[in-house]
Amino acid sequence: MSSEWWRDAVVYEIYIRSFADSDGDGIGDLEGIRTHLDHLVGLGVDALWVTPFYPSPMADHGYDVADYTNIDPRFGDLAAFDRLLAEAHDRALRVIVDLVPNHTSSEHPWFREAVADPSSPMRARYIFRDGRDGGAAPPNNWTSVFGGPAWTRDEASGQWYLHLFDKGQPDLDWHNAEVHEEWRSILRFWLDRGVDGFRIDVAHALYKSATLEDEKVLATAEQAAAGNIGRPQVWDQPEVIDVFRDWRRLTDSYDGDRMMVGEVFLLDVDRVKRYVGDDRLHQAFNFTVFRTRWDAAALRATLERALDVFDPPTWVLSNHDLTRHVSRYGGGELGRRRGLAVTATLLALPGSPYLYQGEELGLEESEVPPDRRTDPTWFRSGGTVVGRDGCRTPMPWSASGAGHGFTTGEPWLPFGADATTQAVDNDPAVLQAYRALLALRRALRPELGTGVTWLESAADVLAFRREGGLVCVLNTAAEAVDVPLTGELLLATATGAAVSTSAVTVPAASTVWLRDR
Ligand code: TEU
Repeated sequence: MSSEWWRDAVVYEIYIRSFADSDGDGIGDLEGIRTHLDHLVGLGVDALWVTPFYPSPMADHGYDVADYTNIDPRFGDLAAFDRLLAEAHDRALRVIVDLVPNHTSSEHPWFREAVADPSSPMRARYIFRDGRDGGAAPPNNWTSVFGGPAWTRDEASGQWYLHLFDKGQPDLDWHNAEVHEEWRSILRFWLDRGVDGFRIDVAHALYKSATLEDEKVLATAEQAAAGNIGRPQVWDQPEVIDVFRDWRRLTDSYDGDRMMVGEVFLLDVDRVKRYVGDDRLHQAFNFTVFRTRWDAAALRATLERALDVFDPPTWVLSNHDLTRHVSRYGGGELGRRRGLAVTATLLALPGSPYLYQGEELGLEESEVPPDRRTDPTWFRSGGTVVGRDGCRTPMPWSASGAGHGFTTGEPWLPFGADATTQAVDNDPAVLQAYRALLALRRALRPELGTGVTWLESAADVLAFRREGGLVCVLNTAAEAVDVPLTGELLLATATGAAVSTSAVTVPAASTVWLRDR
């Protein structure tokens, strides 16, 4: 029987390049994760999601896969993966691996053969088309999410191939049955290996409109990077849901405990909801909180909407693509204080929070100098979009040492300015708070149920009650506020909280948890 563990699991995203380096090459690896599993146990998460570790030329740091059933030597090998999986399971941690079915690397054998021999069946696994203007211009006006055209000309044949991201990431043609068959084999390979689930990259984009007609509204580079446009001619096509119906039948044929979460990077949650259900994806990322400013009324509207649409929602504040939320909320101690208050609010709700490595340390977005930037977004946008390196700088395990416990070599990206003050072995206040929050959430979990009752409150206050008697109050004001609620004070994200017989004092920019029975 499936435990449906994923419904309220706390999942920790590991961006493998930047988590922990075991061999001194300056790049994180599988062995580095294995030797730091106790950090995750101490934090109190239920599962880890590891970003792509497959053989790759690293045009997009692993999201350009050249072999879907092996391990890039930079990250280790299949034996290292098996050791990591076994030791995670020994610690009751589940492991979700990242699948990238929208596109391969241009170094994948399928693409290499497709280019070498246009008559090869491999050609039809991709989207090659004749150009316009006698072949001199791309087949349509589509742009890459990273900037620039979404087409690159294959000089050998004169045709153009589609890539919604980097030119080193040619899109697969999911209208081709061979692609479906290959991917069923890839899922079975990892399911047989014992993984507990899959995070599916760009899940909404697998099918493009068959006519490849021009887009009516063109995204700016900034809009594309923020994912805040619909692009109805490009992605979110009706056929794509059938892929996940097929994959759900496959995952359910295992021990019933395997799950899939889709990165459905669409603005409209009603469109996202279509991907989730008993016969399709178990979950989809809910990016609406990321898009909501620090404001109680706006946050309440976002949370209520998410709870209405998803059963249950996932909660995403940060990830390896998004500016770190401490910086989004104002940076420094203010950003950390606000970020912790929102995190405590999300952890009090039903659903599955996805934490991004380093957020438990209160890390800010790092300033990466232009000459150290590596993100294709930076290069393809001609420097108009800074890119995502700033949320990918290495984890600081130690306050001391040039490598901060991440590496004994030269790190692939420089550390952020807060690597010393926020290092794990400095036991920063945010880390202590995350541990307390997650421990309390785990202790209360059996009695919380799934219902949420919203409590009327003042303008800068958001308050709700869970079935089991947990009351959560967020105060976004710049001063403390007395809220006419009372109960046992279980936790506060800032000092100064107090409870009387008739009210609770919630400090500025903080959240309190009460038990009201
Ligand atoms: O991201 C998909 C995606 O749309 C994001 O690129 C988003 O638009 C942007 O990065 C927000 O700033 C996934 C992966 O998470 C990302 O790391 C990859 O670069 C991308 O797919 C291509 O595989």
